[in-house]
Amino acid sequence: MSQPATSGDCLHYIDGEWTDGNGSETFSSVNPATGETLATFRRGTADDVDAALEAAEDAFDEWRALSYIDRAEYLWEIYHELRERHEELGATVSKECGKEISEGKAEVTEAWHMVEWAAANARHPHGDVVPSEVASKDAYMRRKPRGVVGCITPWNFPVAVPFWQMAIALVEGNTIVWKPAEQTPWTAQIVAEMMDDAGIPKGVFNLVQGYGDAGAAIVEDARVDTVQFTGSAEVGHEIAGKVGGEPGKLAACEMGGKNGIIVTEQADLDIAVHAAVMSSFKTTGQRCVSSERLIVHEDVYDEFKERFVEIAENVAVGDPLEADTFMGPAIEAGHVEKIREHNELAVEEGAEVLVDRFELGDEEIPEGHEEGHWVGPFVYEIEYDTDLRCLKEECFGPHVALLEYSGDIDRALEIHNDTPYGLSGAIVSEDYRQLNRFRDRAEIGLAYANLPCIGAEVQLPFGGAKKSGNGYPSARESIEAVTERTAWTLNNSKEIEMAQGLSADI
Ligand code: UN1
Repeated sequence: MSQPATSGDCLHYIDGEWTDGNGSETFSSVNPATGETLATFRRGTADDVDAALEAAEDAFDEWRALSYIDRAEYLWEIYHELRERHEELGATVSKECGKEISEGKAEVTEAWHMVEWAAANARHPHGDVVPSEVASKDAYMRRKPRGVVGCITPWNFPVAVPFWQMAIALVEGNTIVWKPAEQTPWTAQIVAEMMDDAGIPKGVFNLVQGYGDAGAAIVEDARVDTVQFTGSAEVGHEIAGKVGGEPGKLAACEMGGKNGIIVTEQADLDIAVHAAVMSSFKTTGQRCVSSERLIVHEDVYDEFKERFVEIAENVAVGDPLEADTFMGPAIEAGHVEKIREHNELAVEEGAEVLVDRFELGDEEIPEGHEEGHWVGPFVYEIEYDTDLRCLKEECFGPHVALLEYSGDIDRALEIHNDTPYGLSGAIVSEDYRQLNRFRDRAEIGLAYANLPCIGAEVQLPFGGAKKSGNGYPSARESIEAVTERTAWTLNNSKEIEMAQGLSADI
C-alpha cells in the first residue's frame, strides 16, 4: 500500500511501517529540469538508522529460514510491480534525476531484469560439490546469508542500482537497510511502496531517507555485515577504508571512472562516432561508465574529429520528458559548478576547445525550464601528457577530451591505462588482433568492442579495477558480497581418515 497520508511529508519505511522517524528536519526532491519541488521527505537521523537496523536484525532469523524459492516468490511480486508501474516509475526517474524519458524507462527495465535474474537464480544449483582426497569424504562449498546488508545508492541510477544491490541480497536470505541518494527520494519511495505491496515480511526491507550522515550511521554500525555502495570514488574509498579495518565486516564499493574509447586506424568511423557520442553524452555524461577520453589514431583523427564535433554542436539538450531530447540537465547547481571547474582546468592545462556549449544559449532552454541546471557538451583536444589532471580526474558530465596518438595499439593502451580508475572502456577496430590486445591489456572491468562503453547487462559482472572499486554489484559476482561460504565436509565411513596423509592414529 502507499504510505498513509498522516503528514505532508513522505516517510521512512521501517519494520513494515511508514514512519515519521525521530528527526524534525525535512528535505525536498527537486526536478533538475525545472527547479520545481516534487515532494518533501523526512530527513533520517542516526536514531532512525538504529531503528531500521534493529528491525533488520530481528527479521533475519525468520527470513533466512525460508527456502530460496519462497524468498524468490516475493521478488517475483516485485518484478510484476516494476512491469506494471513501468511508465510511472520511468517518468518519476526522469523528473527526479533529469535523464531523458527512454533512459528513465530503460532503467526500470534494467531493475526488473536484475530482479528476474535473482529470483530465477533461486532455482539454480547453489554452491559446489568439491572432490576430496579421501574417497569416503564428501566435500561441498555451501553458502549462507551474511545477515544485515546496508545499501547506499546513487542518484544517477535510482532504481536499477538499488535493485542490483538488494535483489540478490534478499534472495540469498539477508535483510536490508537502504539509504538512497538525497536527490532521488521520490523514486525510492515508490520502490518502498512496491516492497510493501509485495508483502515482504516486516523488517526484511527498511528504507531510511536522508543524507550522508544517515549513510555514515549505516557504515559505522557493528550490526551491518556487508555495506554495498555505488557512488563517488571519494565516498567509496572512505567507506572501504573504514569497513576494511573491521574484521568480519565487508564493503563492496563500485565507484567512478575516467573511461576511454580507443579508435584505431582500422576503425569503422560510423561506429566510432556513434559509440563515442552515446558514451560521452547519454545521461549528460553522468554515468560512472561515461567516456571522457577519446584516443584516436592519427590516420583517422581529422575525420573522426570533424564528425564528432558536428554532432556535439547539435545534440539536443532539453526537457527530459520530450521524446526528441538526447540530453537532460545536470543533477543540481553544485554539480554544474563542478563541471565548470573541470572545463576550466582543461583550458588551464592547455586544451584547445572544439565545442563549448557549457552555458546554453537562452533560445536552447525550453520554455518553463529556466530554473533547470543546464549544461551542454564541452569537447577539447589536448596533447597527451601523463601529468595532465584533466585526463585523470572524473568530471561526471558531458566533458570530453580528444587525444591523437600515433603508433600501434600498445601506444593507445598506454594512454588508455594512464588513469587511477579502471571501470569501463571501448575499442573501435575491424582488426581482431587489436580487439584482443585491448581485451587482455586494458586495465578495466567492462571492456567493449565496436560498442559504446555504456549499457551493461545485469547478467554480467559490473565493476572495475584500480580506484573504480572492489565490488561487483550485479549478477553472480555480487553473491560473494552477501554470502558466507561454508566448506562442508562429511565422512561416510565408520573410521576417520585424514587428508594430506596425516596419521589418524591415536
Ligand atoms: C552507472 O553508470 O552508474 O552500463 C551505472 C550502464 C548501465 C549502468 C550504469 N547499465 O550504462
